[in-house]
Amino acid sequence: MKTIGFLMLILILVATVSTMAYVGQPKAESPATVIRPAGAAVPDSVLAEETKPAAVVKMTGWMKFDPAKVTVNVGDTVEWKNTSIVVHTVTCDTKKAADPKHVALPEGAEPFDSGNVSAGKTFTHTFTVAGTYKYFCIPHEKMGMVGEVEVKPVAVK
Ligand SMILES: [Cu+2]
Repeated sequence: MKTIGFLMLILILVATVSTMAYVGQPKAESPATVIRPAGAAVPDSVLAEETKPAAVVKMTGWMKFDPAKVTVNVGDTVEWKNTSIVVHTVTCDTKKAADPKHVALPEGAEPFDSGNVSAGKTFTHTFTVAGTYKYFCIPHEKMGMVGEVEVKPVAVK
């Protein structure tokens, strides 16, 4: 009887282990399928590389763009991050400026405007035309919240 009991125990153990191994298999696959939806906005590493900002500009509680001037290459993306508790904008459109001197756009470049960027939020813009961009923040233009992006042309190989 003792031997049978022992054999039963072994059988139960084997059954348990094999069940665990079986359950373990789909589990091992699921992290991969979980990772994909999590990175859905950036589906592959190539795109992740492309959308990685070349420069990050903070929009501060001092009503400043920090740094006020960044230099990037054509095709680069700049990210603006609102690190304050107030709403800011990244506006590069002469029509929306109180003082048109606060805006500069190279020839052929389209005006852009982030709209309201609330506290903690970010805005990104990819620069496809080389040149000097001057932009401002709509709520704080008169407080001198202006910034500049210098976009260098990439040498053709
Ligand atoms: Cu602002």
